Amino acid sequence: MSIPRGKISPSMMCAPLFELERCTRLFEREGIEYLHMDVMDGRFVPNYMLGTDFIRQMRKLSKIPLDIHLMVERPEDILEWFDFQMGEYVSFHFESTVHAQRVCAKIAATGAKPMLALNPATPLYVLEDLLPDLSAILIMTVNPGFAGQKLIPQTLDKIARLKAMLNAAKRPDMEIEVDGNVSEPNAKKMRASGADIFVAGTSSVFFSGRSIEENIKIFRDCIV
Ligand code: S6P
Ligand code: MG
Repeated sequence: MSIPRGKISPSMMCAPLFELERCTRLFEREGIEYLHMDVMDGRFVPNYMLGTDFIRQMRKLSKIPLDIHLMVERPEDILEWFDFQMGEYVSFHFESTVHAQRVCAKIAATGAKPMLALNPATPLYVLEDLLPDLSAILIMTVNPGFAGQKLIPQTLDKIARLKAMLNAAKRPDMEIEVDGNVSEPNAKKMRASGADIFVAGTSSVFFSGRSIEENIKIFRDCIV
């Protein structure tokens, strides 16, 4: 069985705002798999980012499925605001709710795919009783809140340990997403550790100094 190629999910909060349409068309031509939409509430993380209307506009602009990353406290209170669509990934943080299974069920009821995000300091064992409720897992490789941060090195081994855990749980096809300083050298190591979906921000696709086209070509080669 051949391993599917790594998937790219550009972090749209890093996209130049006045070139959003040009970037999106380019992503369509390049076969970009997802668009990563960071939602921040100023409480779970010390920053505000992309809101409900922006997300609705992105769905009108492109058919590329969204990969919505909720960095909000009590996600169960705000899920209805987003009109999640069939085929979209919706991630929420283990650290943000005491009702993780309830949040998964609400997301799945919309036709979207629930993904659980873990902060760098959160151990993998919290997943044990949640795997049946999940479609994918997001390993944060920086502390969430900002673009342009440095990788927390121990998260590389965490990806490998998660891959082994999924194989042992007979869920080898469950996708692992990585987010935070996914630079070309880091992405190679993450791919070798078992990552499938790569959130591409200022460290790769939106790296300044080269065109986005060039950045995508170089990045693709790192995650084959
Ligand atoms: C922030 C957010 C991320 C960033 C992305 C930026 O925590 O969840 O998705 O937008 O990590 O990428 P980079 O390459 O600047 O770290
Ligand atoms: Mg994110």
